Amino acid sequence: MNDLRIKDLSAHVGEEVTLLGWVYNKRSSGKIKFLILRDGTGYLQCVFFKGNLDEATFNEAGAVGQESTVEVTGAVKKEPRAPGGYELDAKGLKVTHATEDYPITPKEHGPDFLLDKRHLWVRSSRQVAILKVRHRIVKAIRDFFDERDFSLFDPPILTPAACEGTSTLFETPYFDLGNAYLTQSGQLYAEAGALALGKVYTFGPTFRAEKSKTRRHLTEFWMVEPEMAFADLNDDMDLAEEFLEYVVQTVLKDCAEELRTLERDTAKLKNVERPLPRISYDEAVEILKKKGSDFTWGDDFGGADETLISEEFDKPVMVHRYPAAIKAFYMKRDPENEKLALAVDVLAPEGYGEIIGGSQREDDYDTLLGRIKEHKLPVEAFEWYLDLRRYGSAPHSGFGLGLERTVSWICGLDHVRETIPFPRMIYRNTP
Ligand code: NSS
Repeated sequence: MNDLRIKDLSAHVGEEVTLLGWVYNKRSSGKIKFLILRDGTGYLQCVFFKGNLDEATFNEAGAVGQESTVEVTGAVKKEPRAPGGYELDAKGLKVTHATEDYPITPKEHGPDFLLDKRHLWVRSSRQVAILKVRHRIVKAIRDFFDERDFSLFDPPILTPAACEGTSTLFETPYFDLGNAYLTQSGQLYAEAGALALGKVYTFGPTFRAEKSKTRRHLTEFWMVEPEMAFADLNDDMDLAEEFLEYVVQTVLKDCAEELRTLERDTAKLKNVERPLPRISYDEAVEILKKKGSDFTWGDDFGGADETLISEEFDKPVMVHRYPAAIKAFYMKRDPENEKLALAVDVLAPEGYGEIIGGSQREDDYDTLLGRIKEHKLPVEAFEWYLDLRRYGSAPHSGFGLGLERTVSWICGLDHVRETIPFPRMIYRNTP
């Protein structure tokens, strides 16, 4: 197998090599034809000089279609002006699969066209850069928790009941047992994990049958959810800020080239260092009022409110202690004010909105049972969850970070649809 890749060429300067890949782009100027080869690890300018080649090869380099599969042979040269810093003085070209009329050309295409052709769109340099950043973020997330004694604890995807409210559930028939639901969050299971293993995290796909058609919403998205026993809301916020710092700084260090491709202004990301500002919901409402908003205390923040609040800060801001009425049933109330939940949302800067939602969980059996009833949830389906408060209950806290919103923010994108290989939205479940 020829496993020489474009990213490894710096060790082969002066050598003759053969590379396998696809024609990304090409241009010609008289006696020279330039072919940009891509192989998933980088881009390489292959230079075909008429004087150095037989006529058939020279002509083929001019005729080969975009996205044809090729083998190119030639000598590696250092060339600071070429993309990637190296160039191939091409001697041979073998077209192993000729492509004609590739639908995505360097001209502008509309988003619907590109989404219809998503299986091909993922080959574009911008999409490759985004998906590499996504990959690096996923690894940073796992490294962060693995290095801090959190165990990966995989929750089920088919579940018997709602976690984040009943209005956004995808339902599916489940044999003789009635209906099952696609999970909205692994949290309730992570709580069982935390009381078993101390510190756990879940990381997988989650589903929301939300009718929201915004640049922040997908119906299928990935969430990472750490959960810790013997931890309160402050411990939860400490973890969240250390985590965000780690993820952002790792991407800055390891994905400089991708961020350049995406023309991301990295100055704003460099600010993501501890401590992150912590403000209460009340203080956030004050900010909105000061800015002339007619927001009423007790409402949940919309996207525009989140942007107004986060504009006050040059890094992510943690907003804690929300009105309990707008939060999930499982959140513990603030002992200093029963109207408030010990919740925290982290709002990303630059208008990216909420990327983390978390809380301290209600750990008292009677109180939790009361909440389940108040929220008109089926007590029977939550018997196992109540067991966690019957046997060895302990204060515990955690949060969920949405992967796609995080990728969108770090890459500086306009819409989450580009952050996942095959986005699922209200109006799209193909390809
Ligand atoms: O609904 S959350 O705010 N919180 C939970 O699901 C808790 N059970 C997490 C926990 O405490 N373990 O969702 C968490 C994050 C939220 O901040 C977003 O970043 C992301 O999940 N999220 C989404 N991303 C993309 N699309 C949609 N529809 C979406 N909904 C939430």
